[in-house]
Amino acid sequence: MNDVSAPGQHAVNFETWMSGQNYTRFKTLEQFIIERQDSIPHSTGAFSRLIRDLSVAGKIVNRDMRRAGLVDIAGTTGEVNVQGEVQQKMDMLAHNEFVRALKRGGECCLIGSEEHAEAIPISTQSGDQDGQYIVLLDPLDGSSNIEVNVSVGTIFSIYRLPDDYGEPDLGAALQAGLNQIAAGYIVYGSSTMFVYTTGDGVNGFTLEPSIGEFLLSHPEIRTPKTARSYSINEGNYNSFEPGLREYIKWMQALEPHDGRPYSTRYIGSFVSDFHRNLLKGGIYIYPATEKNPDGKLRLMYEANPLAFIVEQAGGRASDGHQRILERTPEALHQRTPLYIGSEEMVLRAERFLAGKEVAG
Ligand code: AHM
Ligand code: MG
Repeated sequence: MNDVSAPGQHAVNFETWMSGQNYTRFKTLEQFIIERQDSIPHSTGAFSRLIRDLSVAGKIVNRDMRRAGLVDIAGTTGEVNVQGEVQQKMDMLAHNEFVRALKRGGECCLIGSEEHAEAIPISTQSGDQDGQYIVLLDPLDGSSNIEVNVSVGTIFSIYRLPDDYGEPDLGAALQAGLNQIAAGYIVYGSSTMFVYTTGDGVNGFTLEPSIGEFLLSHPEIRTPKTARSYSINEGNYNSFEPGLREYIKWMQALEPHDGRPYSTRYIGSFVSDFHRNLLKGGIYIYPATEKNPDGKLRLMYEANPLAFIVEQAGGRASDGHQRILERTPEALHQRTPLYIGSEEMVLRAERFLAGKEVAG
């Protein structure tokens, strides 16, 4: 009783929480990673250090963001980024923090960021490059929401530098999502959470701000197979392809016997919409539109990492026709239409797009 968690996700009894505030019953992110690392023969700890570096940068960004509104870090820089989008001060701040943490950590050899046109090779002060990992990231997804106090997040995708590759460059990063060795996100919401996968399930850690640790709060996350809510910018309805318009009509039909009409839930901050749908079920769609004929979201550091996570949690992600993780990337900032979330809902959307199902 008085479980403060989402059903079946994590179970922290409210009285226990209030009385004990005994964090020793929680595993820290660091402990969790080290335990997993110990089970891999010949593991050097490099990957564990990389995750630690990302989590430290996440804590710094979290700290700064909690002060937005008090110090002059909200609002725009007056610049436009490589995507042609207005850059927020927090976009740049987050980008700089993650790049700094990854450089300092030494495990990463190449960074691709939404806020930087080119891939960024990392070398040590001696000019050597030792790191074996490539990190692609959206340092602050949904950043235009910061000024109005709405959840935003960081999304990251990790690849290994291919064997005998030579000097790391963009070519090394352009791997299919299936090659990701890890992916995750940090959502800066009513609490701050670090959620990641290494292809062995999905685990979520909540930041306990007074001790500065991410604690395992959502072990082995599974996403519902279906649900009754959808997330899409419906203002673009008239420029959706006919199959998608049909699917939306189907979800809106007055059919109470099977729970329709569904509810719309759209925050406008992908990582936050994704996080809610991961825990509660639902589908997030950013399709091709007239303004964005290839979709709006970026394949390499938005769609791929969250596709890896959703699949690991039992969900599905596609561009409407093809599995996201199987797509062959051609550019760092490439866009893709995206249908992601509860498996049955994504499958139904695909059937509508293929004309195999109609609203009736
Ligand atoms: P960003 O990475 O520059 O923040 O842009 C991506 C954002 C997503 O977080 C969000 O889901 C989407 O853009 C919202 O777009 P729209 O305003 O067209 O609905
Ligand atoms: Mg983004």
